[in-house]
Amino acid sequence: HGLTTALPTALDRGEFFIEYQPLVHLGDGSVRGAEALVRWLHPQHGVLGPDRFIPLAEHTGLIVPLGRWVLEQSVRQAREWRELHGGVEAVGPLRINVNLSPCQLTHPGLVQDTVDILERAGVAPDALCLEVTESALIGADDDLLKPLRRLAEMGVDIALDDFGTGYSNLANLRRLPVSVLKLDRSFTQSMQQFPADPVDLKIVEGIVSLAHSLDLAVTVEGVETGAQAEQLRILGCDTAQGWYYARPGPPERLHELALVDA
Ligand code: G
Ligand code: G
Ligand code: MN
Ligand code: NA
Repeated sequence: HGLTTALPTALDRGEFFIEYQPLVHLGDGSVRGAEALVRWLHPQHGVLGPDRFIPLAEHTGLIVPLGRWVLEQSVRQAREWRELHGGVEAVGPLRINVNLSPCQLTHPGLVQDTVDILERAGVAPDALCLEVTESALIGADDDLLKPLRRLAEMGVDIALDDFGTGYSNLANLRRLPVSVLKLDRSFTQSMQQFPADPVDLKIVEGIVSLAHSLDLAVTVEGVETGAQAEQLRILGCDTAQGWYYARPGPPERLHELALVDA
């Protein structure tokens, strides 16, 4: 298959690029940061989304250098935004969310690579949030959690991505070094109707209340309408992401969006 043979050299050839999707505070609508989403500009196939090549990169091990590259680019970008845009006072500069694959979690270099990347860019650890899927941490033993704990102790935020799809034990949350829950898109979709299904409302309300009682912030994904944003805000969600605010785009676009409400 063409992608399999082209993938190993794509990084050296500079064919990957990153789009950024804003993270917006539901209370005041301000842009607080962005999630980095990698794309591959394939010479024959055009722009490919992560679904087309991340599984392949995981399978071949390329995800480790690719993930390191994404982290380095994103952290440098955060540094640039910080120089251009001081951010909302009392909240600080724009923050960056970067996805981690399960293979990166088990790679021994994760903590040191992250420390080096932050230091080289002159970015404080609390400007970075690493997103790990709920399914990657299901049944995680202490060896797997140790690097995440070290990063969390340094001040890096850890977010549990796609939360609500992994059927993990909610009580399990207490032993995970996470500070953010990213509610899966399916919850947002169920807020399409106004008023939303009462059972769905109760479920989200329950998750938010549990999260807040454990000192976790709640981010909602896939917000496509103002009605969804409003219901999720009323339910107590903290931050939102979705096409209603902006599609993933180039870094300049995020800077413009952030300046609008600065
Ligand atoms: O919006 P988009 O189609 O780009 O994202 C699809 C999925 O790809 C998301 O679940 C996201 O977590 C994942 N993804 C995007 N960028 C990265 C990355 O740099 N590393 C990893 N491991 N996953 C990513
Ligand atoms: O890490 P994660 O899988 O959550 O990455 C976010 C994914 O969701 C990306 O593929 C992104 O393009 C996609 N996405 C972002 N905003 C929206 C939205 O409002 N609606 C839908 N359907 N998808 C979205
Ligand atoms: Mn994510
Ligand atoms: Na997600």
